[in-house]
Amino acid sequence: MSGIITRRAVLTTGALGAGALLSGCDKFQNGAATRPILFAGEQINYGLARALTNRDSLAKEYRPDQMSPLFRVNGTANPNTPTYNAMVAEKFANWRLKVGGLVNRPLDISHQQLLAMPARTQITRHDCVEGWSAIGKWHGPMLGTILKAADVRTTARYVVFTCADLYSGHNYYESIDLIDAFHPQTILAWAMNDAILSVAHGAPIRLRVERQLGYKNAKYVMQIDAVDSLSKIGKGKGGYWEDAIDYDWYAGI
Ligand SMILES: Nc1nc2c(c(=O)[nH]1)N[C@H]1C(S)=C(S)[C@@H](COP(=O)(O)O)O[C@H]1N2
Ligand SMILES: [Mo]
Repeated sequence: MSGIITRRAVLTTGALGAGALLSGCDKFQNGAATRPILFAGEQINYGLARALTNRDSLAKEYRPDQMSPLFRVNGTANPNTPTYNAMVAEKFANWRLKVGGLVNRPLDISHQQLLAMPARTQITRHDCVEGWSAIGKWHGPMLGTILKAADVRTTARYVVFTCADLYSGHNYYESIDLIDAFHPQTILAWAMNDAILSVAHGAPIRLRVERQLGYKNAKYVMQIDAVDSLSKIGKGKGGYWEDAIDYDWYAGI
């Protein structure tokens, strides 16, 4: 094959080939500055990741004694807008999570309601594309529970998260597909490391999508919309960093 690996070759190489390729992922936690890229090009990367890994499988969960003593804050540390500051002052008593788009039952969920929902606790590793990782404990309802309550229409393919923080006047946004949205470890975390989620880490709720890189884990989530296409979201690549500096939309690890 003279060094060129075709998609077909990879898919037919079997366990050995897949294992050799995926072993590159282990290097990430040793502090490599960039994650290993299997192939350039969004479509083939996404297709390959889906073909080579079982996206329904669970991300590794850790023991409490493995939690990082310090979990870095990255990106926005405080949205610091008048609206957000007012919500912090009220301890999010008047905050609402809006769920809309392609759903049959749009939702408007209060912080109290969210905290009363059945929740999951998971200790996982967060990998930032800038080359650091941290293990933390997250607690909150499964996103799938909320999407089921909203009754997502069959035409929907993605969910888009709109956040309270602004980058050059535009809200941070991210999106994932419905496979990741309904994954059991995909939660809307309202607590971290056994404490109510801090402003620095995304209060009142932040997405945990454990099979994907840090930037997909949207903090300060205000609104969730089910959509059939990402083309009209931002500049069309499905997320703030994807649009701004060409990060991969599918950031599976
Ligand atoms: N709303 C919002 N979400 C965000 C970001 C951000 O700037 N704004 N940064 C992302 C990046 S790059 C990372 S690594 C993580 C950092 O989360 P942390 O501050 O809890 O470590 O949040 C992600 N989600
Ligand atoms: Mo990041």
